[in-house]
Amino acid sequence: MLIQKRSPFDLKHSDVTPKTQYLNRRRFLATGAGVVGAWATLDQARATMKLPNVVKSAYKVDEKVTSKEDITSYNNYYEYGTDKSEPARYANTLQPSPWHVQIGGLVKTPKTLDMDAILKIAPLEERIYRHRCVERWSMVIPWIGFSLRDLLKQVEPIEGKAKYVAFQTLFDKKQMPKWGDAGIQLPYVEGLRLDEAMHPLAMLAVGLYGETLPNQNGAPFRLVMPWKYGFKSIKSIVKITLTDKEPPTTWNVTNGREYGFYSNVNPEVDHPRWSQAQERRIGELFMKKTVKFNGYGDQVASLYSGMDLRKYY
Ligand SMILES: Nc1nc2c(c(=O)[nH]1)N[C@H]1C(S)=C(S)[C@@H](COP(=O)(O)O)O[C@H]1N2
Ligand SMILES: [Mo]
Repeated sequence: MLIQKRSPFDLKHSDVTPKTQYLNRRRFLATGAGVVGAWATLDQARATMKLPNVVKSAYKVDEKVTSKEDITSYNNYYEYGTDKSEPARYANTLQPSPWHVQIGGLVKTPKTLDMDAILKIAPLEERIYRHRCVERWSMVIPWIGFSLRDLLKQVEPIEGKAKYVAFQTLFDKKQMPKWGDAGIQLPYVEGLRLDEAMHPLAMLAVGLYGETLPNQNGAPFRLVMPWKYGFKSIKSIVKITLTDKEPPTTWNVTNGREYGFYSNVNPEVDHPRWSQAQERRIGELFMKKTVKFNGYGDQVASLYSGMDLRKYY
């Protein structure tokens, strides 16, 4: 038999093999025998594989990284339920393979890419970013991926015409049987101004903690915008469109008074129902001060110079 040695990038997303993590075992043991269904559910939902040749990026914060257990069991993914524990339980019905993303709109070279093509766009980097949810909790997450701009350059946005980037999450009622509980407009859509999208910190993540993304974290790939509230970091992307107008965003359409298009982390601008001055870092006891632009101000504040951030919230 001829055994071919594969290059790391030949690694197919379809090679994902279920991997049992100690967490599952512990949960299983804790809930006792006889929960065979739940066991299978957890196991499938957590099928991930190691990503090879990941280089450490200089984009890393010097703060304690949140545990993998917390990152993968305390989630927001409303298509799979609105309780933090539900995505880890129910996102096993998401099928991240095969996957295609359509990239088009105001571009010179529209493309449809599968995951193998996505994984080849740029060298995979581990970046340790802060994550701040608009609900006042935060984490520090070791993502794996590359700059969004590396993907955008491949499709060549039409200069002078393309001004925004719109993103869309998969919406498949069969894969999302709890979609009706979401209470937000679906499919989940998000958007960025083109210069925000071209900022090197704007990231497409294909993994975390050294492995492919668990379904509940937005498999097979998602956006990560570390200086914006978490809801901008749209999961399980199937469509990316360059536009000349500000695209609609799910939370703004659902409740425009509370959620704006920009949604930069800003302790000076309160949410209508709560203060944004502080946050709870998951795994820590005391609240801590929220920093403007989530601490990335040195790098991103210039994108918003001259803008009234109370108006453009
Ligand atoms: N499609 C989709 N993307 C989504 C969400 C969602 O409900 N659906 N929730 C957002 C919110 S509010 C947050 S805080 C982050 C949570 O990402 P995590 O579960 O990986 O921490 O995903 C964002 N992306
Ligand atoms: Mo969030």
